[in-house]
Amino acid sequence: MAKLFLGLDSSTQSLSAVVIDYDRRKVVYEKSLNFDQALPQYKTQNGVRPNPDPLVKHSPPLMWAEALDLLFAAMKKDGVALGEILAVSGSGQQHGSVYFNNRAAAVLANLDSGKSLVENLKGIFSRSTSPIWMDSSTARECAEIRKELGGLKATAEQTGSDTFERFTGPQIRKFYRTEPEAYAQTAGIALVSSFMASLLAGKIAPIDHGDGAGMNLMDIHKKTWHPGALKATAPELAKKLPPLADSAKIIGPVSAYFVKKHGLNPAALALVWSGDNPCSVVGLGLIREGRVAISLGTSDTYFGPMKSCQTDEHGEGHVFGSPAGGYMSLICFKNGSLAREKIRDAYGIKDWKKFGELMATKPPGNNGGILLPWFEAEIVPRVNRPGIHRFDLDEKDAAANCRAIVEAQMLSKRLHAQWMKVAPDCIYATGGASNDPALLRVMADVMNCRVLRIEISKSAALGAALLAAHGWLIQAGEKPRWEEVVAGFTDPIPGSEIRPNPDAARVYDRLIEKYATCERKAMKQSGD
Ligand code: XUL
Repeated sequence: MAKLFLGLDSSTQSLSAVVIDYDRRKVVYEKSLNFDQALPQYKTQNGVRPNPDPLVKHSPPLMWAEALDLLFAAMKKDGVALGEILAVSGSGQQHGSVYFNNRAAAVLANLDSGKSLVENLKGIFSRSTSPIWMDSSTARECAEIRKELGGLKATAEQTGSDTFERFTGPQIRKFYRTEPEAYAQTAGIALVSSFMASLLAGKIAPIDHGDGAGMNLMDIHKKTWHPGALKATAPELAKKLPPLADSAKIIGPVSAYFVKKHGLNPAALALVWSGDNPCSVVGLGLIREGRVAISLGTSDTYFGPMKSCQTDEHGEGHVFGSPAGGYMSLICFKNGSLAREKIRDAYGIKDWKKFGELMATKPPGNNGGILLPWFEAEIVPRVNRPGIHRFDLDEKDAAANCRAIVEAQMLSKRLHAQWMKVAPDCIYATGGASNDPALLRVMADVMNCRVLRIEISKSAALGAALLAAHGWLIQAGEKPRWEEVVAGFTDPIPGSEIRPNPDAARVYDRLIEKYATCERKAMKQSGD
């Protein structure tokens, strides 16, 4: 019989499913359900409830639960052999939190399959909406918690990240400060990931070390709740948080609700879920130190596994637990494709092919011309005021400006990934702009590392399915190696490898110093 595993991904805008046939190394089913379209009664826009305060971004947890019923019904209709799935795991948008009252545990344990999930769950929340990762309304709480923990560097050192507005701890503190009665009625707090896992398992699920690290509440070294952070956040918090667990942990068999209602196998295992970034680390095959991914999207991200825990003393990057063991780092550069497009359009360049051709007319290092493309306030480095800064670069020279923005973006990645103390030996390029060979050439030369393209449309859900497989194999008495688990599922595009050019790499080894100096000067000019 085929070994089928299900990975779910509860993201900002949709709930997705990926089913893998483990022995055949094949994704056999994929489906996505868009919240706005499938569940218009929740009145979300891109999965988020409109709010008069632009800093506040909340979503209804009942919508996520209803989506789970709908998705299973759709899978059944599509002929997925739900009764043959051996284990289920999942991925959730990070940082978002769900607030239960003291009825939740009993309701979860006795879900009635004669009713819908929504009908079952009404009345178990102490807060009807969930703040999500897009929320940035907790600047005050961030400052308060950071101060209690001894400042930026100490906060990052202890919890894996400086305090960030979207992180769960500051969000919990704001709830406690602004709605103290509702906070007092809160018996349990879940992340999006552990909320969804709780539904599937029919009991309050643990939070895994990957997603737990995105809360500013976990001791990143011990992987336990951090008493000082809990105290700095809100009273009685330890009682409200579930235990932390390894991502391989099996919560139990799936709830009888899903067996009776949707035809799941009563022996199917429900595993602990993780965050979408930790799951993507697995879903992209980043299971050994040195193999990192650079995703070129609206924003660019740089992430990969770390064997030992290093933290960023500048508080710009994040450290989470990796579901494949050890740690992972994540840095997010806001001015990614968005900034590249601004330069393309500013010089009236009609497409990316022409942009690449223009870049190629200038030598690696761009004769020393540097551009800092902060069209939007930047996350890494932390730049609050947008601004475009040119050094030894003629604004009228279109080709030099095209080359300069791409070189600056890659030099910035190299510079700001140094705190990880992991020299990449292989970079997987992914995301919309990764099909542009001109960008990947600069990436390989600046990073002095081979670059391979990888395109996996649902890397978080695939990662979750692979985590389900891994957890199931362990309980079956096997000792699966991660390299074997991901093989065949996460292979880069054949023939896509770009090797660094040693002469160009030498130019960038020197230019990185100048780039760092220019960055400091530009930050001073912006007043940051
Ligand atoms: C990571 C973060 C986002 C969300 C998106 O820190 O905030 O990537 O996880 O789902």
